[in-house]
Amino acid sequence: MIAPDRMELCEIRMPLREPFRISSGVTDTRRALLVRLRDRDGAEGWGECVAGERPHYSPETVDTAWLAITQWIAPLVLGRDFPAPADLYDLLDRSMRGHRMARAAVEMAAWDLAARCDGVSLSELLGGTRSTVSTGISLGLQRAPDRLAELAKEAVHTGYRRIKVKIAPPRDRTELEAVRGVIGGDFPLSADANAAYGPEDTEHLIQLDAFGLTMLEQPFESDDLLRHAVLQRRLTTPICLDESISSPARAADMIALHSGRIINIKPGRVGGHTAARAIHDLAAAHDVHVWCGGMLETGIGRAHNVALASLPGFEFPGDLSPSARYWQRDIVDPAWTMNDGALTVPRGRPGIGVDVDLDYVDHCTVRREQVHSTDPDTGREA
Ligand code: OSB
Ligand code: MG
Repeated sequence: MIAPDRMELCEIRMPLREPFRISSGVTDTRRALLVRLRDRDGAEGWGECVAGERPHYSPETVDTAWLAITQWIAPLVLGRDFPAPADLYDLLDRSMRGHRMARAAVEMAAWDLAARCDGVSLSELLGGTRSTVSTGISLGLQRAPDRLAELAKEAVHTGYRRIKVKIAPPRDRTELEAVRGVIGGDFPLSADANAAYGPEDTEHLIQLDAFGLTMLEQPFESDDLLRHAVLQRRLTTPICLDESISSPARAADMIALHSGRIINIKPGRVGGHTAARAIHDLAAAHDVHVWCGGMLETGIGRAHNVALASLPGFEFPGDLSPSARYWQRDIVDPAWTMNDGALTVPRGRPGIGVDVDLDYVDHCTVRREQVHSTDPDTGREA
């Protein structure tokens, strides 16, 4: 049972070591919204919202999530008892539409809280079985194909088990050629378009089959399940959907329509671990592959992704780079490190398995708000 009683929201700013550019925009300083959920006994759980600074990847942003959490989500969940985090997910799902990134930040904090109260690791509570999760790197758009090739080569030497490159027309083929030139024809390589193409690019996309990609991620707009299905019929390369899969229902639609063969699961995008696990189970039942994506998370969001990726269905390496790839200094202790192309799942520690460096979080914080449960009769703090 969990009984969340109050929460603290803080927005931190973390400069990325290198700006990260995708077809829909660039991030140089990550604004991250952290949720610290607490119960009456002082137990706590942490979550991180994956919404971006601007509505490029999805309609949600840090600011819409802040509003959604303080105005609607917190009043719903604080001061109530939940037998399990899935019940908190169900309440939110029944009570509001959209705002899944905002909901996920709170729902995932609830999973951490539940795991800590039970004295088990989040991985165990979720049903994870792996003690390590393999890692792939996601390389942003670069100023020149040579630079991209250089980074790809470096990534192979660092031990990454898969390379994903961001692509956009018109340089996609030159870039993939340059990367294949340095990593060879067999090294696992995928490409992520972040919806940079449209159905009119179909003939062009079919030519990308020549690069032997493990998958082509999100070529079309997120709403375009039907057009993805039409494209998949003509493409040998499996389509992987990311932005399109906003919920278990959209995953079911993708499977029914054959809009792709692989799903990039990000718990922070779909409403949290409950929905992420439902998608994982649904995919397994339909021979669809899944893997765990990333959203340039700090060490807290990464801990959640690592725990989820320890579930048996996560076969492909995840976008789960070590802390040092993104940050000069991460907000968790220990920071995430990569050994032999994998991160270790902290299964011996309760909850997310890393400590939050409160002093450093304070140092990075630009906005903070406390929300308490209120008495439904008086509207006053309970
Ligand atoms: O499409 O997977 C994506 C980062 C921000 C927004 C969208 C995406 C990404 C990544 C980064 O690919 C993956 C990572 O966190 O390393
Ligand atoms: Mg993606």
